[in-house]
Amino acid sequence: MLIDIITIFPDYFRAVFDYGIVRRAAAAGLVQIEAHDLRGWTIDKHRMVDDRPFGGGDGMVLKPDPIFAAVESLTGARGAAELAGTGVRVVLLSPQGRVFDQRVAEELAGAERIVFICGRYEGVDERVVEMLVTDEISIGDYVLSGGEPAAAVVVDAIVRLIPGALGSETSATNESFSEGLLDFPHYTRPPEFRGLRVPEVLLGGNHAEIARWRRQKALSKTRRNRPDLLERVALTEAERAWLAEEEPENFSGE
Ligand code: 9D3
Repeated sequence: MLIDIITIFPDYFRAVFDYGIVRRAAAAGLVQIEAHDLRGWTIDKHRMVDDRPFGGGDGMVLKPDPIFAAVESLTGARGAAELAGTGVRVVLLSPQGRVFDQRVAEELAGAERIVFICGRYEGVDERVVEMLVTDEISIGDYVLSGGEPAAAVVVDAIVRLIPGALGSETSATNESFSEGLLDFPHYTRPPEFRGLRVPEVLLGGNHAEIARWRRQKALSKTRRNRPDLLERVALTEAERAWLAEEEPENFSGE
């Protein structure tokens, strides 16, 4: 997979992708990530990437011409029509996008090539959205100062889904959000830390009992922190009964 990032802060990404799974995937040749300075595609002597909004208002807007030049020179395609045939995804990070989640990550992970455009200032000229962008994505309902941290999040989530990126010991499909529930609590040594005991069930070897305990903890944590997820998950009759019985006041950590 080839990932290009168009940004006015290319250095932001140097450190971000230099760690962990993303670094390993790049070293293994599974992905190549290139951050490009949008100013490199300006042609005026002040290298202007932004301008004042037509119709008035606060803030500046990213100009269309350097962004079109960047995407077209990186992909070799001219405009949306030509781009459409190539299978290249052009992703704009913007507060107006559809909200990113694991399903969107899985969809994008299937692409051979993705170009990310990081929004800045008040926004990006809408002709970019209409004629160049295949996916407008937000990472959630909070205000960032630009698309760069959002691009870092989206790239991280995608790269770990590339076959081979996680190594042989772990599978990306066996993870928290794919199950529809939050993860169960984890403990490691020592069995007692500052008087706090690891739950007894985990110290014994009863694997059926451990599996049941973990499922119940996942259910109660999901109900407490993400009730929206619980509505969409298929529960057994026994799980329903157990949840109905459990008193919210008895949640650990309450
Ligand atoms: C919708 C907010 N805008 C009107 C008041 C102002 C504005 C806020 C933040 C305009 C641009 C930005 C910069 N944010 C992003 O570029 C961005 C973002 C975000 O702020 N939150 C979640 N996901 C994303 S992806 C890109």
